[in-house]
This record gives sequence, C-alpha cells and structure tokens, in this order.
Amino acid sequence: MNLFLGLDSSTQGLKAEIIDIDAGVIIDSASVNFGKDLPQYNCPNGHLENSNPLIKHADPLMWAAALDLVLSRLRQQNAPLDKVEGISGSGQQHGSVYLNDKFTEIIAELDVEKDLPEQLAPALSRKTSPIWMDRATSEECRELQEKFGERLQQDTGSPAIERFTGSQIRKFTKEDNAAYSNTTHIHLISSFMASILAGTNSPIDFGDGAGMNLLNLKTLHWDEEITEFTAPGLLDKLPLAASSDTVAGKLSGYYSKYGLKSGIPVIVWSGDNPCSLIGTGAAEPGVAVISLGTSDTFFAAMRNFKTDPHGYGHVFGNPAGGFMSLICFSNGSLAREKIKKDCSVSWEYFDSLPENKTLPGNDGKLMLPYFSTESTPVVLNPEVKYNFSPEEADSESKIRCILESQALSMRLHSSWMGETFTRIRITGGASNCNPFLQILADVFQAQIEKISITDSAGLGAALRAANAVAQVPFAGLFDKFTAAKEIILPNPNNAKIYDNAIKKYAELSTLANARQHRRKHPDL
Ligand code: XUL
Repeated sequence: MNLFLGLDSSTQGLKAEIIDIDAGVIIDSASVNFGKDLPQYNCPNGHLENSNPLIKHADPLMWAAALDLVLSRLRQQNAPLDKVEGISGSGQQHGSVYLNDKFTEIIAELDVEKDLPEQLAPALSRKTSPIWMDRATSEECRELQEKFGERLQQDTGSPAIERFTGSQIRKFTKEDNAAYSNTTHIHLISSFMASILAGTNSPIDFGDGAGMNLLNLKTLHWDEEITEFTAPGLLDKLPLAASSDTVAGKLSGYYSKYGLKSGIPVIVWSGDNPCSLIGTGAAEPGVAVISLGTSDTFFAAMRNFKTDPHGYGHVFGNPAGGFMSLICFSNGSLAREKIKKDCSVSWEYFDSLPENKTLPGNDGKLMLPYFSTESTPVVLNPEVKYNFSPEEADSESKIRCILESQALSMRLHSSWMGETFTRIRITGGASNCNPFLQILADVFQAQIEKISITDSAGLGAALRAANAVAQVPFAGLFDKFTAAKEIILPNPNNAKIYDNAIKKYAELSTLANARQHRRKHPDL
C-alpha cells in the first residue's frame, strides 16, 4: 500500500480522497459541506450574505474548521491515515487570506488540545476573505488596466479581472489601509491551507499564482512593478512563488490527533482548475477537457505560453510543468435547458436525439445562446440570436442547433491556443448527451473520451502528492486512475461541413459582439 491524501477546498465544502497508487483506486473519501455541517459560519452557499450582490466574502476560519472536521470524519470511518505518505490539496482559485505577524508563530506551535479556528482567529488581520465570486473591483481593474495596458495580460496571462487577487488586494488597501499595514502575509486559499498543515508559510504554486494578475509568467517571479502598484509593500507580504511539486514543509504534529504521521511531506497546494487538469488525466498538450456543467469549461495544457488576444481565456500554471488555459462558457447547461423547455421535451429525448431527423450541419442553422450574461465572448446584455426563424423550426433542429452552436463556439474561442486537439475528455452532467458528444467529436475532429471522475480536483491533488513524494510519473498514474469509460470517434466525412459552419458562426458572433461593444461604449 502506497497511500496519499488529496484535499479539495472548494466553494461549497471540503472533500478528502485517499488514494492507493499500487492498486490504482481511491480507498477512502470524506466530505464536509460548509452550509450543512458548519452553519455557525453563515456561509450556506460558500459565502457570507451581503447587501451588495457584487461582494462575496467568506470566513477563512470556516475552511480551517472544515479541515478539522474532514480529518475527524476520515478517522471515524477508520481510514488508514497512519499509512498516508504525503498530502497535497486544491483550493478554489483567486480567494485571499490576510494574516498578521502572529500567524507564523501560531502555525509553528499548533496545540493538539485546541481546534484550528480557535488558534488561528488571533492571526487574522482581515476577518473575511474575498472569494472568486466577488465582482466588486471594477474600479481597481480599470486602474490596473490604465497603468499597465496590454502588458498586464501579456505578462500575467490575463487582463485585469474582478475576481483575480490583485484587484481584490488593491481594493482592501483603499478601504482599510490600517488593516492592510497590519497584514504581514497574504495567502491564497490554497497556500493558506498548505501553511496550516505544514506549520510554516507555504509558497504559492505557479498554477494558482497565475490567477492573481501579479505573477509574471515569463519570469515565474512576482512582477515587482505590478505588485508595488497594486498595493505598496505587497511583495514583502506575498509568500514565495514555486513550482507545483515543491515541498511546503513537514506535516505539523497537530494532525497526529487524527492519526496522521507527523513529518510526512506536505506538497504545495494548487488551484482547483490546475488540479482538475491532473485529476482528469489531461496534463499533456493535445488533450483538452470539456466539463459540462451549469457553465461549460474548456481547459487544456499548453505547448507554449500564449495569451488569448480577445482576453476571454486565462492562462494558469500546469502542475505537471508549463501552462494551461481555461475558457469558461457561462451559458452551458442553462442554455441547453432553455431549449429543452422551449421544445417541451424530456432530457431523455434531448440526450438521444433521433437520428436521421436532422443531419450534421443542420442546413446552416446557428444560434448565439446568450440567455444570460456570457464570459466567452463577453456579453453584458443577454441576447439570443438565431440565423433562422425558430418559430418555424422543429424541435430536433432546434436541439441540434444549440448543440452544434455550443461546440462551434468552443472550437472558435479555443483556436487562439493554436493546438490541434486529438483527444477531448468529457466530464460533468451533460456528458450523457451522446448526440452532443458526437457533434463535439465531429466539430473538433477529435476522439471524445467519457470519463467518470467525481472529484477531479481532489484526485488531482492526491496524484500531485504521489508524483512529488514517490516520484511516480503522471503518465503511469493517469493509466491507473483516469482511464476513459467510453470513446466516441469523429466521422471524417463531417469535417468539411463544420469547417464551413465555423466560418458562418464566427461571422454571426462578430456581428453580435460589435453590437454589444457599441452598447458598452456608445461612442464607438
Ligand atoms: C476560475 C474560477 C473558478 C474558481 C472556483 O478562474 O474563478 O473556477 O476556481 O472553482
């Protein structure tokens, strides 16, 4: 038995996965839901209530309380914690934790008689942590963008983004400068969690660090000019930036109360998207992952560092080395559900669209499915646009139309990566929609691989720990843990149809986008 522990501190809860890398299986799992299990922290949906809908903060002590609780649950279910050889984790990206000069001493001397929140409370210089759902920093983003222009995206991988940590820190310095001055360490959620495990300040890994608008991805160091403008003296408050296989420290003796051996390596944590890249077995360029959920996300390892000229796609560090991209399509399931309702059909019907009633290419029918605001491309005023009369179309062609349009949008908006994807791994709720999988295979002319991994971020964290501690190559781990359950091959006869369709889709999208920009900037 060769066991490793992966922890996944997400928006809604904390999950733990213990993997046995000899057997290639997850042998134990446990989870804590913040709303259900820790109601005293008032974050039923992962964040505190706020009268301003743009503000989304959480109590960082809740994340520490969840660590105590998830480990006690593993112990209660007799998980072999004493045999675990290494730990790593995954954190929801972008969120930040603000700590004072007591933090370092407190985590170095954690007391087994007390719980984590009680001990960590005096170390907080800011009681709440902004999380990735926060959108309240548009002013700070404008300031960063005005100061650095194109360089911000070219060097940090993304233009100024509201949820990214840089603009959040800048807002804090303006709103409470005294508390900022009192802050000696600013951690991401990932490096905060690694620090309380290791009993020492953990570096921030390149994977998650790239989601801050502060890390120069060309040098892999904090960008001195950008950090200083973001917040004076910030460089001294940030932990080191390091590669994802760095040992953050040795596990604190505090965790022996749960049966873990003190002194085992704690590997730096990473962000949930970089960890998912590993947990879905997609660390090599040429393989993409499409996660079909409320929003659809498209992510993939990159051969070289590149940025999206439109600024929709983000670049994070790939924990296996190099970089990855992440593109989010907000109108994912939401748009599919609207069409399902409009056609008054069941999901069963939708998911097994009768063959021969419609054909690939759908007689050129296309739509822009922006039922709500969209991030790729940016659509601030929701608008659904068809290049045909939907009233005159039958259900089958409307269903094919949404699926083909979404697949074409993914191909169009990932083309800046300059990658020919030969394999696409599919996960998430809608991965049972076989017509969609065939359309994706044909649009990308790639092999579609259905995978069924429930906690890809937690599994990815455990695999990262195994890779860093036991030096097992990722390729071998992927064979054991992330094998495809079903493969759908592309039909080469449909390649030309979709090569033509993508040109039409791009025209439709450009027209609509120009109108959106005109509304945003009436002088254009
Ligand atoms: C990525 C992002 C989210 C969070 C939470 O940029 O904001 O995916 O990582 O899952």
